Parts: sequence; structure tokens; C-alpha cells
Amino acid sequence: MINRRALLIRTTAIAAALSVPQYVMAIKRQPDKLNDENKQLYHYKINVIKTVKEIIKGRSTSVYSYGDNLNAPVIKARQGQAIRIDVTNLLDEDTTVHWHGLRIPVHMDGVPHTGQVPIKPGETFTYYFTPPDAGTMWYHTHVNSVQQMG
Ligand SMILES: [Cu+2]
Repeated sequence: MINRRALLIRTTAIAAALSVPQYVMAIKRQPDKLNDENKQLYHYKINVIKTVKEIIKGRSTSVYSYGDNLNAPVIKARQGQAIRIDVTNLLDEDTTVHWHGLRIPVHMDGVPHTGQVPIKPGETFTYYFTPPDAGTMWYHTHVNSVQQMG
């Protein structure tokens, strides 16, 4: 029979052993998105497109997406370290990108006509800011949100 103390020691050891590989993987993922010109700057490029995906097997669905994958790319940055994201609008309508939950300057926050002029079809807008907080946030359009996000 195992007592409470032995159970706690074993479960703590198992939890510690499981957490090590995840930590190592997180560190190894960091360098692949660094800009060659400036190793301190995270640099991403996103194309906003309208395409067709097979969400339900055998059926085509018209979708808006960031890149060709239905799931938008994960953008990684470090708290207090500048990040640059070039967003190219390949739609036939205006768009912006709002960085939800990030405390950044209003002209980089993707709110059309308040913080920035919307990105016109065919144009690229460069978002450049330094995330002041750590955390997991999300991003989305702030133009015609019902259709572009829906
Ligand atoms: Cu939002």
C-alpha cells in the first residue's frame, strides 16, 4: 500500500520529468522566426486571402484566411522586444489586423479610421510594435468583421 507522502513524491517526479521536454522544445522554436538583418527583431509576413477550403468532407466553403492554412499562423514574440508584421491585403476589399489584448500604440492596433487607414486591396501595411505584456493573445480583422471573421 502506498502512503500519501510517497504518492506526492512520485507524482511530483513524474510531472517534472514531463515538463522538461516541453521547455526544451520552446527554446528550440525561438530562432526560426528571427529576421536575418536584425537578430533582435521578430519579423513575420502575412497574406490576407479569400480562398476555398474543404471544411466539411466533399463540400467547398469560401473562407477568409491569414495565409493559405485555414488556421492563422502563430506569431511568437518576446515581451519588451520589437516585432514587425507585414500584412498584405490580397482581398478585393479593405482590411486591417487588430492585435486583441495587446497594449500597443493606437496607430498599430488595426482599428480602421480611428488608428489607421484601412489596408487597400493589393497594399501591404507594416505593423511594428513592442509587446509590453506577456501572455497569449489573438488577432483578427477589424473591417467588415461579420463577414471577414464570420
Ligand atoms: Cu478583438
